[in-house]
Amino acid sequence: EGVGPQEYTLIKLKVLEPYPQKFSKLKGKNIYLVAATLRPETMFGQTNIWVRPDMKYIAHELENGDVFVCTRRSARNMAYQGFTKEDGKINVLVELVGQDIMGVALSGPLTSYKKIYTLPMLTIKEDKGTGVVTSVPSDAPDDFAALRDLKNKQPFREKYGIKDEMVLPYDPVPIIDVPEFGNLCAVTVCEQMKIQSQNDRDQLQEAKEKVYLKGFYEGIMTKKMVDAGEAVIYFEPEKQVMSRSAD
Ligand code: A2H
Repeated sequence: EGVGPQEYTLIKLKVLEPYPQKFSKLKGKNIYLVAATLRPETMFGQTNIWVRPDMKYIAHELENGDVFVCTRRSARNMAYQGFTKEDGKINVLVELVGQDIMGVALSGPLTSYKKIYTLPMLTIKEDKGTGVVTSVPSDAPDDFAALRDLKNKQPFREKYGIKDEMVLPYDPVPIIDVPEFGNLCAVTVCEQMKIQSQNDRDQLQEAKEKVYLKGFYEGIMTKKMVDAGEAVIYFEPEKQVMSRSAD
């Protein structure tokens, strides 16, 4: 782990109408789930967005009136990076858990699938990024393993209220060709290593190290999305100071 802040790109996923019940009082506002990624150049390959069913999220208002859905922790960081009306303050509009927004339809920048859905991932960490994770199963082993779990296990879909059409039509999209692994890196490595599910944590860590190509023409893609208003840059401090009590 390095010192100093980690830079992520926050991908803005627009919530499509009709809004879920939790967002009924946000009618007329632009609502975005925001996903922190290190690989913005892979967004063409998004097949879904991950949220953790039992984790707490908030919908908070930005300076321009738009609404971001993310963890309270990341919203506080945003408030110190000029995202909100008043520096250091967040305006919480709705409090929710991941299950409240499960199966919600979204549209994302550069995504080949015009409509994608929020699906459950049980391994999302509370202390990293925004708690919302974009899923690129072609290039991220975690995403491939979790999507395959949902595709293969009907009871798992049912448990979280996920309909077949939110999962079954969505296959990994070839985007980046890596000589050793072909154009579906994560799929190749998960199959070679015989990874069974998203719970094979040690093997998935090893798989990630094998396919992870940090900084791959990410600069150009990031700039394009930021210029188009489809993504924003967000920094996460190395150590969180959690002593602040007021929002
Ligand atoms: B990456 P680092 Cl294609 N919990 O985005 C678990 N994982 C999280 C998270 C959270 N709260 N927040 C972000 N992430 C994931 C794309 C991607 C990512 C690809 C390949 C590798 C990769 C699509 N998923 O990450 O600890 C996000 O997944 C490899 C590590 O800061 C984010 O980038 O290094 C990455 O982990 C950030 O992890």
